[in-house]
Amino acid sequence: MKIGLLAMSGLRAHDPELLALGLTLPGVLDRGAVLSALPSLGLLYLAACTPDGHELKYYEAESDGKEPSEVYDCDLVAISTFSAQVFEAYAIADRLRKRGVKVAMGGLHVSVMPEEACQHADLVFLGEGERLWPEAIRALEQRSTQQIWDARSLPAINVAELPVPRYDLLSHRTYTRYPVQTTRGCPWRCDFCASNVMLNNPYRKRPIENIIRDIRAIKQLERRPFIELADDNTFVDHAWGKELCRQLIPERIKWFTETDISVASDNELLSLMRESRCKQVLIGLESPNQSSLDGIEQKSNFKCRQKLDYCQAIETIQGHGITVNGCFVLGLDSHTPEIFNQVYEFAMRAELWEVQITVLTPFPGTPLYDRLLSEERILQPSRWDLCTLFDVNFQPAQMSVQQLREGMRWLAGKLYTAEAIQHRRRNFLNKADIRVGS
Ligand code: B12
Repeated sequence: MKIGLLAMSGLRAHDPELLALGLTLPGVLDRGAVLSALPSLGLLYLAACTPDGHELKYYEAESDGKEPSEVYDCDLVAISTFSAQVFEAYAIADRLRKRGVKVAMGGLHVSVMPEEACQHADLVFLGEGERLWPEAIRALEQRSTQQIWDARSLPAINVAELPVPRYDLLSHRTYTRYPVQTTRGCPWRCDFCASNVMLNNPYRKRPIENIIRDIRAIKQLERRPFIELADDNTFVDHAWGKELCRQLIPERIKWFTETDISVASDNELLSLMRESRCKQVLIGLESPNQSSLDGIEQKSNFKCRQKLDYCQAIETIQGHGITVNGCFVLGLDSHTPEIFNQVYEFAMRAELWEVQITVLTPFPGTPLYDRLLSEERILQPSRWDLCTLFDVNFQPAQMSVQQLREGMRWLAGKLYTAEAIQHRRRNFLNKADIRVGS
């Protein structure tokens, strides 16, 4: 069979005023360009697990929701879904099926909304794809019509057995960043986190030699690649993290990852991260005042328990030459309209290199969605296209919807101007000069 792997690329947002603002602000442009150019690791893993004897091609549908015409030459197209683009993905699937192309869908969204996906796809996968994809392909060759392939009740993938993702399929174009996964899952259970859907599986660390093996495969495409670790939380185990960094040093790559604030309490880890050329860590700070974090993480209240002073923690990390991308969720139940100014003041005081502001988003399958639905606070249930992290689709507890929307725009307008960015970065850059000079 000729199998097409179709990634839904680019960023999504509906709020026209925020979009207009985003298009002109330097801070948004920078990160947006990086994000929209990241290939889909899930599909590259599927490709690596595809039984021999099939032709594989990697394609991307950009933010305009249009598929490349070549996908119509395939026998089967595998589409990976996030909620924000799922209606576009369904429309593409419908067009493909009308032209006789079989469609398989998997990923975070359809794993929680399989009935919906069954109306648009011949095969629907729930959970980690590597588990059932090879079997499904073989069954399809035998003309099987099984539609649902549910891996969620099966044992989690043994990550030591994961093959090298088929990065070679990306050789037709260059990417600014390449994804590598070092861990799967996260031990914490934040009620709004959409990765929760996959988190019935345990937190798993891959063997470090396999991670290095994957990076070397990327180096076949690009000598000095920039690697984005596609993890939810890389440094849960600091001892393992240090060993990972030690082995990354000779690879001479630059890298980025998502982790939690606890890295700030470990100077040895930070030094090794720096030495192995970690350029930035993205950290879910969620709110500048820790009291509003009470109850967000449902297992042990991890985010609220952290005794670290956020400002000091950011100074420590950035003092090691690693920039911090601090993420804030706006519209938490404890947030009043004061939150916008509080985030602005905090970001400027902490001199955050990058700031990501998003609105609280009820993703399907999350405890947050169920809670807000039962409280009749979801404005438009099933409007998955609004799950962009920028569009408001719930009734906040202590402000109006309009206040949240306007607060977001106000804050974006303040944080992402060239002057604000310059202010937040000047000390880091000065110290970087000293570090280079010393
Ligand atoms: C890297 C990343 C990105 C990259 C994606 C690159 C790409 N082209 O895919 C970029 C930076 C572009 C991105 C953008 C966005 N992201 Co993002 N991102 C992630 C992150 C950190 C890792 C994803 C990843 O690579 N995982 C590793 C791979 C191996 O896992 P996987 O993709 O889930 O695939 C496995 C299974 O799902 C399954 N599978 C997946 N697809 C298919 C298809 C078939 C046919 C089969 C059989 C199986 C299968 O098998 C795979 C292997 O086991 C996740 C967090 C997370 N844990 O998922 C957030 C996450 C996926 N992102 C999220 C969001 C909200 C966004 C944005 C909407 C933000 C925005 N406003 O634009 C955009 C939307 C992107 C889009 N085009 O629609 C949410 C999605 C929630 C949801 N339910 O939709 C997540 C979960 C973050 C969060 N915790 O909220 N993101």
